[in-house]
Amino acid sequence: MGKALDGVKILDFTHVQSGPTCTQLLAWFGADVIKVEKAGEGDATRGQLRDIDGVDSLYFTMLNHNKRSITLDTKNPKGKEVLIELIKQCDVLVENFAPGALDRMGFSWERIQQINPRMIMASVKGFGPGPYEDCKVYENVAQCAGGAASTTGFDDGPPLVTGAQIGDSGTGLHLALGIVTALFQREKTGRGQKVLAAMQDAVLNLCRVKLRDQQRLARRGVMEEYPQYPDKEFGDAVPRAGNASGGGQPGWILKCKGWQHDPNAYIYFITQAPVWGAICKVIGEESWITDPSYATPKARLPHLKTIFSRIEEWTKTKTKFEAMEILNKYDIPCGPILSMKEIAEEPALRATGTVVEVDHPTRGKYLTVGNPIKMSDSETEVKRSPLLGEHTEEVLAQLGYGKDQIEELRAAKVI
Ligand code: CAO
Repeated sequence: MGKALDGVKILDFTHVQSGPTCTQLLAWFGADVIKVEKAGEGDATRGQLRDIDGVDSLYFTMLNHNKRSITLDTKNPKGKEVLIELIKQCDVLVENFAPGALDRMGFSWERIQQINPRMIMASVKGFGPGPYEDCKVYENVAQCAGGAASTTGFDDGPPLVTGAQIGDSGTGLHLALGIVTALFQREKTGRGQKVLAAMQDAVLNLCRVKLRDQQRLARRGVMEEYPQYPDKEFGDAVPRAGNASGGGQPGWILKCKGWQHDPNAYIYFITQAPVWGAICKVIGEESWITDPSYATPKARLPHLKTIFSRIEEWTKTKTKFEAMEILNKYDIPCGPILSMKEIAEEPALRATGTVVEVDHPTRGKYLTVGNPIKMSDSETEVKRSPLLGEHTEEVLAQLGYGKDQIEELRAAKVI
């Protein structure tokens, strides 16, 4: 069976995490992704956080599946010639260099358009136009500047970053959508275009509900579903909400049996209005079904702490999985706090290809996260990441370079 992006050629100038997330997704959908790396060095992540000496790190392998790798010194005039050929033959150039790096290399957007007017040039940058546009940016900088850190954590603690890589992988996802949309538009116009996903913007997009809350706070002065209500003062900016649900159905993380020794013996419990009666029956507080202080969602808001601590008395008597089984019978929305160990061992995630075991020539077998987007006519087959420069000769031959020319480039250390 063919793949959705069969025939699409991607010139992959990405490194670290944000850009590689994007091009890995495109590769999983069938695009031919040619990763261009500095000769002798490669993507810096090949050597970062290594668990086996001399072997490509998991950081690299888990972000670069299904790609081909070529080494090329794109600052060398002969290397620039190769790059021009690649630009002519590819549909999309994806990059996440520091601001201005591509221009300094001699490949401005204007130049790229001259070489190939159908080319789509897609970039991740830390910031869009404005005071910080020239800054280099990593994950946590974006989380801080995009509103995630100021709204994450507990009221009495400092701002907190989240383990979910919303700045890097989150921006890569946004960029991938921009690229396929630009490819779709090119079908009609015949022209390429520039696509930009700024990390601050992507994080803010994922924090949209907090900008919603900023405006609710400005109008009303309080937010009744936040843990600050009703005992504490609200300031003029959205406060950190601990584990409160971001939506209209109050929720919290509650201890389960074994919490004293297992840091993940917890459950997320949502007191969804339609199942309030069922919740009261399960925890043995049937009087709350009709008690005017608890009977309606609005009446419950000032009592959320009492309600959750009563529910917790019940969850503490069950393991998180026992609680799930009971609550699911009543359609009460809840979720176990799963450790990475539990996720790695979960058979259902293996069965769907969300967690995949991959074999690598120098590292051996390792686990990775497969394509989270499942398509019935474009199945994903996760293939190991390329070794540095593994496909240099193959790609150059496809560009029309003969054996002698390739040898000359190698001797001059251009590849
Ligand atoms: N041949 C020759 N030179 C190459 C090359 C190649 N194949 N590939 C890259 N280079 C050069 C670049 O042209 C650049 O040279 P100049 O500084 O002379 O212009 C140089 O290598 C370094 O590139 P860089 O500045 O992008 O890399 P860095 O390690 O210093 O910074 C990062 C890394 C991520 C902070 C920066 O790239 C950045 O801000 N990117 C945009 C935001 C982003 O994606 N951040 C998320 C990264 S994931 O956490």
